[in-house]
Amino acid sequence: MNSIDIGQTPSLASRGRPDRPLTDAEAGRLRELARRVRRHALLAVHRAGSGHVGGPLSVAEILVVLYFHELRIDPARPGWPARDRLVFSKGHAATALYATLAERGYFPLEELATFDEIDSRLQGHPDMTALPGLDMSTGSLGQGLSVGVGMALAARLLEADWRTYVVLGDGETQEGQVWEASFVAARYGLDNLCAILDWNGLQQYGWRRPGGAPGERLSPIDNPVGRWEAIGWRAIELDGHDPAALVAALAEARATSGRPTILVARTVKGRGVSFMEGDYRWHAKPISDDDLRRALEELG
Ligand SMILES: Cc1ncc(C[n+]2csc(CCOP(=O)(O)OP(=O)(O)O)c2C)c(N)n1
Repeated sequence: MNSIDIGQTPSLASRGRPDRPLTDAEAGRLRELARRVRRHALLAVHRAGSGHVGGPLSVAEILVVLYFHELRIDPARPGWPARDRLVFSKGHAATALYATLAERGYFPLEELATFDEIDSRLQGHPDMTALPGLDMSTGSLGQGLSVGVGMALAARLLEADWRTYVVLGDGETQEGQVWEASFVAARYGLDNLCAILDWNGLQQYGWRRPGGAPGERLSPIDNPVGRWEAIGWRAIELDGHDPAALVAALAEARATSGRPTILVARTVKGRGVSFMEGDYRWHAKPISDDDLRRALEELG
């Protein structure tokens, strides 16, 4: 028996969704949500006159699949103790997280227009003390996996069945703390922990690719699958913009016992807007009226 009542509700305690491939209609709905998230993110940065651009666009499907398909959550009860935990470790991509939370019903969509205002709950980086629905304040890169390991260990100690998910940037994994946490997770065989690497191949600046285009840079990390497997994780490489592939890999992660899983999700930084795609210079910068108009036209 748990010594602490974590308030599991029988009807919600099991995920209750069949582990089957997504139907075309379900996949289409998730794609549409990702499109909306991208639009919200760009509008927020345009309005605020600052913020990150490429990273929110690359992580849209990952967030939508997590919040609309995978996570056991209840937006009406953000503090529900038995909820799955999500640590959005690449916190600079906050606009995509806020847009997903608003679409999921955590707060009104209109609030997205307050992004980065002085008294807003939606700061440039996510603040769990201000906004319900966040399991961790993030923004200082490299720390999220350590927190996720703690949450996964806590579930084990409490004999609770919540799962913990951590979304990482590939540039972020240049932080040594990520690898310290990965060793601990493997050491304790944390199969209730799942990381998702947004492997978009770019970071803030990076190293020039010899002979490459001006916006091109070398990938922050090579062979992530091999690296994580060598440490003892299960690593699944997939197309991070394909909702069906994400859903299938998350189900595989849930079915894996004895070790943590990482989804190595191949993505495109700036995804969805041709002049932002694959260009590190769109990591973070103000969006002009003209850029916004062209971007929204492309997104539809
Ligand atoms: C510890 C720390 N160092 C530096 C930064 C500044 N910073 C914000 S985003 C970023 C690049 C992150 O790259 P990546 O993780 O690949 O993110 P993505 O490309 O998905 O936006 C940096 C260096 C930070 N937020 N935290």
